Amino acid sequence: MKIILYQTDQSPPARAVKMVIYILGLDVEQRELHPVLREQDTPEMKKKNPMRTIPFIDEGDFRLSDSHAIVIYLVEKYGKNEHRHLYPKDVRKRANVNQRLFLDCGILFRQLQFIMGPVYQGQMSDIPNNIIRGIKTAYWMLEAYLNDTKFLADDVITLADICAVATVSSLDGLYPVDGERLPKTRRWLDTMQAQEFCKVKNEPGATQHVAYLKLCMEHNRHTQSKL
Ligand SMILES: N[C@@H](CCC(=O)N[C@@H](CS)C(=O)NCC(=O)O)C(=O)O
Repeated sequence: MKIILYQTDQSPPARAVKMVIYILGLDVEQRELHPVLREQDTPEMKKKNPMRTIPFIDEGDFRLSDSHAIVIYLVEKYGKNEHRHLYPKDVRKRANVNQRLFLDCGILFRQLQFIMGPVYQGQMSDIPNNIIRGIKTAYWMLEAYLNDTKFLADDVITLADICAVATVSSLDGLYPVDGERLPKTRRWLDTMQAQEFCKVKNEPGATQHVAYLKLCMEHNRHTQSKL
């Protein structure tokens, strides 16, 4: 069965999967699903995808959620030799890629989650200082890793860069990566955003995501000032 990807363009983890699908040249059916409208909570979807998040892939006899697990699976199953650098076989290199993927999942994307939930629920009109501190700390981690390698886990682009750029391009629109203080991270982000797969599959969704979050914050500001 053809792979079905449940996604929406604004979602950073969905964009990561879309970039990998583009790089691998896979023929995938894409179905739009809006988590803000809780479209993942129908009985049929809950049964298929207990994690109830997007991205989610369905191949009929095989289903998978979590962008990090999905991109690893797609490269392992469908990648050709020319894609092996995305998820290297060398055990230590692979361990570094895995660790940066967990960092994206557990630290980078977490900062966005601290913003998205309250903003969409009408409870946040400005990003509070404690969240700014968390974003700065996460950016410093990237800067430190980029001391050792040109990209986040290796001297070539890996899955870690693809997942992280999807998250950081949204964060950067809300709290920009300062090129004076974080020159390596700024250079990494600009280099990643100049890649064709990023221009085509990440940039439009990231721009929409940031614009929508800012619009919601503006709306929340007006609503709160009337209370
Ligand atoms: N670790 C997951 C995070 C996925 C995630 O939280 N996606 C959001 C959209 S950006 C979502 O589906 N949220 C709905 C929910 O948490 O209920 C991944 O990498 O796929």
